[in-house]
Amino acid sequence: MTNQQAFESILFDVADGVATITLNRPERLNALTTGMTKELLAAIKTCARDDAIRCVVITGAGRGFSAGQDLAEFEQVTDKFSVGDHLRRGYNRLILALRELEKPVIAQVNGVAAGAGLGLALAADMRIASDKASFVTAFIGIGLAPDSGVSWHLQRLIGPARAFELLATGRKVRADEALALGLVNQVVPAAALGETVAAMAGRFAQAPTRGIGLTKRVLNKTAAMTLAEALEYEAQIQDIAVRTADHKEGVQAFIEKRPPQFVGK
Ligand code: T3D
Repeated sequence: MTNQQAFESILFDVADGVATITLNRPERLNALTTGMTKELLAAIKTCARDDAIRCVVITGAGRGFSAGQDLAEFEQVTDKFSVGDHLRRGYNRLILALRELEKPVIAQVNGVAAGAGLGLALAADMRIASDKASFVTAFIGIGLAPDSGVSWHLQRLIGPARAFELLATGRKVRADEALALGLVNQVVPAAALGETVAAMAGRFAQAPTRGIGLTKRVLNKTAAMTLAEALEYEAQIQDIAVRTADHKEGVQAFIEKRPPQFVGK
């Protein structure tokens, strides 16, 4: 089944259990405006509410993934609000909504991801990149410190020393280096990006969605716990997972030596 929801600066399509969100300002490398951030948040909320959606893909139209905050809008914004308030109202909510969405999120990184656009890619659960993709922290280029969760995600993914280097120099990281650093899960030729992501998303759309959501919850929470706390938290979450229909189906299918039919509940 396919359906679309109307937005101005993003495209939102749902087909076969996969929601695809496309940042759609290609002439500005999908730089993020306040309106676009609001639309992204609305789309993520739809993904959270709709049980038929079992995987989310985020990508960019044209040659960029996202160049981060639209710098043409930035001055108008900062005339009206403090930057801190702009972040609290926009990017902070968006990044948290993505992390708290208990469904798998794949960033299909088709081109450059910079600043808050990098933040968006890092807030996804997986990043599959085209060999034409690149990653730029960008903040230091305009004299800023990191925001949009980039400081938090980057140092966990690649370690504090490398995170510092990328944040303090703002140098461009190309796809092959991003793979070596652990910034992305996979790099594929640009022409194969869509089909590679579609195959992974299709697999997730048939998977035990509750189990994946609980896995995400465990990873989010245990990141700041001691081992003893994490063991206790895992035990609590497993008490929830064991009651899902997909757990029962998984065990039954194993015993009956047949492929499981997971329904996402
Ligand atoms: O609360 C708050 O709002 C604060 C939050 C801040 C979060 C942030 O994201 S801060 C970081 C903002 N982003 C940047 O500083 C990145 C600026 N862009 C670049 O450094 C480069 O464009 C890229 C490295 C991303 C890509 O370079 P390249 O050579 O592939 O493309 P280009 O030629 O620079 O850009 C193509 C067009 O997109 C160009 O327009 P034109 O000349 O063809 O009419 C360029 O101006 C436009 N563009 C690129 N980035 C932005 C942008 N327009 C508006 N805002 C942008 N961020």
